[in-house]
Amino acid sequence: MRIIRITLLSLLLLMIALPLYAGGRLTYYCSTDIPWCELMKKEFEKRTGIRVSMTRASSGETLTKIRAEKSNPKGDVWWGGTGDPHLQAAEEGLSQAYNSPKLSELHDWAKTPHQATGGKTVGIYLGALGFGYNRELLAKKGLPVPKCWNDLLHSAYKDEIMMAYPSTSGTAYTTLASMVQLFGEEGGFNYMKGLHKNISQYTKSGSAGIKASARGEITVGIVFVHGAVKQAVSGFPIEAVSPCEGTGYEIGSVSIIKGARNLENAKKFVDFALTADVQSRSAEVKSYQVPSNKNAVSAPEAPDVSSIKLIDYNHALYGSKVERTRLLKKWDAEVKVLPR
Ligand code: S7P
Repeated sequence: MRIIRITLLSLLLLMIALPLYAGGRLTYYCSTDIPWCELMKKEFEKRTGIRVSMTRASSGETLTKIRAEKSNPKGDVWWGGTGDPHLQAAEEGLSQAYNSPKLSELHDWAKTPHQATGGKTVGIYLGALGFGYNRELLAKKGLPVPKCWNDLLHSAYKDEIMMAYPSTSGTAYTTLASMVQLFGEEGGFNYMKGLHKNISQYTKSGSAGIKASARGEITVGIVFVHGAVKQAVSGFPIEAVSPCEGTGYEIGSVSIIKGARNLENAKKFVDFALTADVQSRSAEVKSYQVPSNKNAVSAPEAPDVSSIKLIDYNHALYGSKVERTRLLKKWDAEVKVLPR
């Protein structure tokens, strides 16, 4: 009797679950904030009936994972994270081309990575790099208000700044590449060495610094400006800064992984991710990047990127395998090893 009851119950559960996941599966690697990663997972499952399994990791980490899995790919699609590692993945043959019918709805800046890689990656959002600080801690410690990148080199900020490792974090690599573009190779590395003296801790993930600052554990976090705005909107005493010298920016991207086991579902995910109403929902999780679909709506709290002095960031060069690898090695050899 008990066995019959268990069997009937299992059958019932199966009948409920089957229509829910009738669309098959998708393995999704996500490199943006967890709440947005999860919102995308849930909404995609709801709209398509495809069962999604998700792994969240930073941009550089995800590139390393996809490379390690090259001979036996486990992921289908990589969504979010800075565009440079997506460009490198394309160059290394780790991603595959797809021309979404949504391409015509995108801003030109989002189509540039698609054109540059023969369709292997495409922009989903844009974000300007900057930093944020905890105004209560700053006042309590009597520190000067930082407005520029160079302000962060002041000895008053010793142990007051957090950033991530450029090799694991897309945010931190964008910082390194931006300093080289702003101040030249020698000037950029001198800047990173000066900054190193004031870093209290390097983290794995780019947003960890500003989260720690929001909690009052550190004064300054180097982060995308929208990441600092997110903490301010969440009620923390954080001020977002767009540095006076100008700054670099990311084109957050999506790529289909070469050898994807669920290729058709990966294509559906890309179409979904490029859809205006899906991109507009980022505000629900306080993710304030500029959406790539021209018809998507930006939240009023989002930083006005047109008022930020953006450099002409060379994504083709700084997202290339040779240059990215060279800069990361050089940072490890010349900056990371220095005493603090
Ligand atoms: O979601 C915010 C955001 O700043 O995070 C991404 C970032 O690359 C992921 O973190 P890592 O720095 O740890 O790689 C950005 O693409 C995105 O705008």
